[in-house]
Amino acid sequence: MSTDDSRKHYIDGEWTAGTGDETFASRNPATGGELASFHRGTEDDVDRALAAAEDAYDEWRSLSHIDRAEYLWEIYHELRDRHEELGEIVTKECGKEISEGLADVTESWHMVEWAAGNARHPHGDVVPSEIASKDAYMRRKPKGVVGCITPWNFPVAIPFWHLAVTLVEGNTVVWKPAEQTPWCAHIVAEMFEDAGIPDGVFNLVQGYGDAGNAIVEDDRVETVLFTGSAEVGHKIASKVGGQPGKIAACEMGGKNAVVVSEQADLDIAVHSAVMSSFKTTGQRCVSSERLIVHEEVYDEFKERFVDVAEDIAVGDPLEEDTFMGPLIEAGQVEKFEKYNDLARDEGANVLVDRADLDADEIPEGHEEGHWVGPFVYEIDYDEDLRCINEEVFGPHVALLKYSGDFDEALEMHNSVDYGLAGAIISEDYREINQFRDEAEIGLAYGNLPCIGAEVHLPFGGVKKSGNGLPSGREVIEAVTERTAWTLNNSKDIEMAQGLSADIITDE
Ligand code: UN1
Repeated sequence: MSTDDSRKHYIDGEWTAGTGDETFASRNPATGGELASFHRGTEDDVDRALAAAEDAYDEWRSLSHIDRAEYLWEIYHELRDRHEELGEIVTKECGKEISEGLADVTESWHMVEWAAGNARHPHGDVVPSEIASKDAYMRRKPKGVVGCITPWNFPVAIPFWHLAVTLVEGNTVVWKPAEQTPWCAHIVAEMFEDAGIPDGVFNLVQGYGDAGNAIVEDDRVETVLFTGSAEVGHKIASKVGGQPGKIAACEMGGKNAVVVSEQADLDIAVHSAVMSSFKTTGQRCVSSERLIVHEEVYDEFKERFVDVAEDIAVGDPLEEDTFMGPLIEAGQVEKFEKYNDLARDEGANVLVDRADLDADEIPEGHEEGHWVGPFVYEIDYDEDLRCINEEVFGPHVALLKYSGDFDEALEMHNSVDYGLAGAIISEDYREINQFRDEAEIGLAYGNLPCIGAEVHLPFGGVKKSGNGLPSGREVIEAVTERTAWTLNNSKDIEMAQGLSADIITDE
């Protein structure tokens, strides 16, 4: 594809090739084939986009929440109308099987619905004052220009987690999507254009980390919303930490676990573990790479889980009978292999090794895809093993046995630096409630897989996984400032805390 055919950035209400002369390709991870070409954004392009966002801010913030939400309602309808088309593009560009591609789009309109609907809901608090003649409130204001940096594994849904609330609240946006999924981002920008969003309110700069970094480092950006790898997220958080007044809301990965207790229903346990570990080929930040199983049920669980892992349908993600599509890119396959080797070196007993699939398991015409199958192993628990502490982002799964009471399972569960998602499988309500209260995670599930959160719940982690802000409804905290507003209804000034309001002079 020549440069002229390459798709453009959307800056200040116009499609533009930008100032750089480089282009990059979006590739189908199932075939390795090129899908489309895009202009690669430069620091100058980001600069222009930020200037446009800054210029557009005053007018945008002066609209009512409800008027701003009207643009989002247009997008809500377009997302629904283009569900099949966009779901297929998600699958082609990031390799998730088609039901997941479609669910990504559904999750997007759910987020838009929540954000636009929330425009008509109360946005602050009426707060009692110690002084009867005072009215006190908590009110919210937009922050200004918000920078959004989003990942490839939810190439439509996660952008809308960031964008929908941010825009309805009155901020303007510069967005740098993942370089692996620019086509999805292009369509999202088309939707903003179709909705007639005022120029400069929404800006898309396609490209790589240098463009993202230009957003992070710029003084005009009040909040950076980031969802992606811990490596990048921690860098962003520390850079932004050095810029007073600015905040970074970062949502990163996990080393999530499903705990299968002695009291588990094993049908639920196996079903939940398979979903948690293999959906999206293990490439959700909430995917589970650890299964912590009580010794009483260990052998039966292991046999049943391994049976499914041996047969799980890896294949063309556009086919409905596929469970696992490819990994996103060659580098991810290498990382997966490296961690499989590491597990072996650390003493793993490998139970399923489909990392290197047989030629007949790879769909015809897809030989250049980034294919892998499940890698499942058991290993004697030692909290320092790297393979059970570091996130792989693939179908790399450790079975860990515990033998004592439920406290031991929880200790193993909480021993990692991450704290995003997890599940307890048990029929004992005491264990379930103890997990709910003591598991160090932001998304906890009982008798369910640890994936599949709904947008109107808070989504986010603790510890190394982030501060739980850039996702779902909690975004509102990151993109608004709170004002404590107190009004005196009396002619006298009376202070709280018994503070004297008398003015004392020497006269
Ligand atoms: C991610 O894991 O990267 O909870 C996002 C879920 C989805 C979002 C996952 N709603 O599984």
